[in-house]
Amino acid sequence: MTTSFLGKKSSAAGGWGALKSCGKRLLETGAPLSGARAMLKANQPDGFDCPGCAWGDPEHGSSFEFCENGVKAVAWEATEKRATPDFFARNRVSDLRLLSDYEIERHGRLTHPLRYDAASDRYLPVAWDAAFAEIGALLKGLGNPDRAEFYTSGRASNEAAYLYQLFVRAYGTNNFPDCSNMCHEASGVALRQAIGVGKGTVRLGDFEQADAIFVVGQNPGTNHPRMLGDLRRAALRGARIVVFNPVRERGLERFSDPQDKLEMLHAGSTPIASRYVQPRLGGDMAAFRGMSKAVFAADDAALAAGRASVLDRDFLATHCEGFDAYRASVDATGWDEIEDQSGLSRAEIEEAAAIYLSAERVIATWAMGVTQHLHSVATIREITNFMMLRGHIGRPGAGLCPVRGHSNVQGDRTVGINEKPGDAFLDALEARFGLPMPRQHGHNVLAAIGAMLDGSAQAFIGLGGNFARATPDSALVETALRRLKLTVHIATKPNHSHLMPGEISFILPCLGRTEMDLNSEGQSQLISVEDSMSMVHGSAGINRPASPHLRSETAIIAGIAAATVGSDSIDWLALAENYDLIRDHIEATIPGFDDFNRRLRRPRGFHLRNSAAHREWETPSRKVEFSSGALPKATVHQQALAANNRFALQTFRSHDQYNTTVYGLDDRYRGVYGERQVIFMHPADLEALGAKAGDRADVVGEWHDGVERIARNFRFAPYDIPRGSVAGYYPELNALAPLDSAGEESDTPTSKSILVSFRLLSAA
Ligand SMILES: Nc1nc2c(c(=O)[nH]1)N[C@H]1C(S)=C(S)[C@@H](COP(=O)(O)OP(=O)(O)OC[C@H]3O[C@@H](n4cnc5c(=O)[nH]c(N)nc54)[C@H](O)[C@@H]3O)O[C@H]1N2
Ligand SMILES: Nc1nc2c(c(=O)[nH]1)N[C@H]1C(S)=C(S)[C@@H](COP(=O)(O)OP(=O)(O)OC[C@H]3O[C@@H](n4cnc5c(=O)[nH]c(N)nc54)[C@H](O)[C@@H]3O)O[C@H]1N2
Ligand SMILES: [Mo]
Repeated sequence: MTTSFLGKKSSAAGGWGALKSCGKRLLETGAPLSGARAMLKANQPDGFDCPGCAWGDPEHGSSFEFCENGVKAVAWEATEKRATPDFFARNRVSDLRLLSDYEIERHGRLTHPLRYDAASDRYLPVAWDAAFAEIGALLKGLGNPDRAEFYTSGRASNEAAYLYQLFVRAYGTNNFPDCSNMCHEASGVALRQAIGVGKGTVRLGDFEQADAIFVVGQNPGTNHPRMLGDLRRAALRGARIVVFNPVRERGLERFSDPQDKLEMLHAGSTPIASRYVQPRLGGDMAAFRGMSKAVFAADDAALAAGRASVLDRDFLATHCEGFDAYRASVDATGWDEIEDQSGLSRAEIEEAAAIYLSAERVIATWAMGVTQHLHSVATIREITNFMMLRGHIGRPGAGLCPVRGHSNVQGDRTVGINEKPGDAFLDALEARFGLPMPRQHGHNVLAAIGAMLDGSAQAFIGLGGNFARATPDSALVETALRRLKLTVHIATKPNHSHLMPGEISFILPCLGRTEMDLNSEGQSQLISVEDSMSMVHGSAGINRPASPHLRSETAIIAGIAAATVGSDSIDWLALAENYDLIRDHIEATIPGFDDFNRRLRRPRGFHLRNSAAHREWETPSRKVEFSSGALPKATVHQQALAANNRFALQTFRSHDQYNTTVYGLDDRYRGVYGERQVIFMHPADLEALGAKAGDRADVVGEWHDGVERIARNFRFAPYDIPRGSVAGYYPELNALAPLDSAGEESDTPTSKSILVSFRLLSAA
């Protein structure tokens, strides 16, 4: 049967399906018991921070929250499988390169530091000190520190990330390409412009008080499962949840809470969305503008009838700048334009606006469905404009909530992973360490790739992550990496980036979050992380390290730093022996970390103050800045609809993956089993193409540079998705994303709107 990969969709997210899937994953790791024991310590005051997503933990109590994808993340790290030197001796790198992402990581945890041997095309074991010495010598030999790129993935702890940025700046560059550049960069940029801080303003407790929650462009059932618990409790209280998502996502429709014994017993579930609105890809700015238009109409009507204004006029007058210009742009935007770009009817938009108008306290949350478009910054500004109309910021139950991805991506930014550091931070570092800091701005992800391609960068160091697979234009990035003089990957498991060695190449294996981190005297070390609600808390692993040869990320960075910049000014190895000392430096150089070491040891950690949440605006006008202007001319989705056999492709995550880590081949909330080469398409589009469910096609990227971009042999799955758009999984489809298609002002690859066409393959 050609369609055997298509099966039943789960009737609700969570529930028994989630428990079953967890058991299966734990068994597959070969360590069901230590995995299960580890799970019980995830997100507990005396345990480790879950290496999954960045959703907040409850600020009080010690409730254990079951989370299927948290279990997968923990089991993935706590596996008994090992990628030993033996494994690397048996396999040439060029052979390993033929494996899928799924197959490579399944070989398990790295156990020894490895150095690439070009003659045999294999990775061979190397001593730690020899690795550090060679890396140090090569970095020093580059002549110019700006020739090296220092990537960070968002799992690194605050301590590791702080030491990393300190080392890189002591070495002399601000080249910090960061996973965040591909993720929530647009949120940081837009919120800094609008409210003066690049972070969300709500805390978890606000979800208990909101009357309406707008969930825009995210799929929490898969990517932030613990958020569903908070949404479910809100729904049960009667709060209205309005979802904006072009795709019908199971977890946003119904959720069965594994914490709820009765619901589990009766196989019941709770509806999550009270309104499920399906805009076109990239159509959210138009949708929010439409809602503002409806709010202004309601306000005009109220005033004409002699009733009170529906706007928060005090807030607008006292706290906001640019409101009149915004109102003028909304008035100038016609309903036709709004309906065409959003793909929504005026009536649908007005209904959503009515929910907003009936609520006293509103929260807006968003993720990659908003941030990975060309106009993401403008869209987040528009969401903010809309929320400000009734003053939904800086009061209980209301606010802005970009839901972060990696468990510590927000913390890494806070402690200085930033290619455009502010002067105040650099001044503080100079004062503390007595070293000059580089002032010239450095490279983000796309600039780093550009520098690697044109030869100006010659070294790549990766603190975690899978740079080659997470970035667009996969073929080009592979070429870029393999041209380098030096590549170094600090990692827990082997992945494709490691298989694209430069001239000299190292894989340095590190401890994961779940493992005990002991210093040379056997004392256990605590690390810290920050979640999406700006809560900073401690994390200490409980499992025995996967191999006695592993070192912590912090110790590895210290080793490289000592060999590169020497220990005259900073005693790197002493810092790696005692993370309290690193935290003292953080406290001295970054606002908000007073009394860091003591407060971190409080059971639930502490909250980093957010000025906007207190209605203090660190913007040039010292007010909230409204944005104004016209809607984008034409989104990729609109372009696709206007052409023949053209579609706007979004690349998203299956239920069985963590970014480029593929746990399994199922996506049960979407009814797909044992297959990842899938294209979700509206049934009418499928018919118009002359194809049917299960048929195969090559997906062809349509970009104006004449480069051929093809992802081969995908199968169609009919789906409830707007016409003219399709969806499929990242990273398999990254080959189609052009490097130079990036968000305005955010420089984020436009992974959620790629213009493609299809070449049907004749049935086998
Ligand atoms: N289990 C698991 N957890 C994860 C991750 C993981 O891979 N697996 N990844 C982590 C990371 S790094 C991140 S950033 C987050 C990602 O979390 P999400 O942002 O939820 O990730 P995606 O799978 O990319 O889902 C994007 C959603 O946006 C919708 N969307 C796409 N385009 C548009 C649009 O134009 N408008 C609207 N309104 N919606 C749109 C899609 O249909 C999809 O539902 O999750 C984190 N948590
Ligand atoms: N087309 C498309 N591309 C995208 C996206 C998309 O939606 N569509 N999403 C983007 C987003 S939101 C993000 S955040 C990026 C993610 O980009 P990355 O953060 O670079 O990728 P990951 O897949 O999370 O990295 C996985 C690897 O991290 C290593 N690792 C895991 N745990 C640890 C640890 O504790 N320490 C260390 N040192 N290493 C560890 C393992 O070796 C594993 O193979 O991808 C982006 N790329
Ligand atoms: Mo992310």
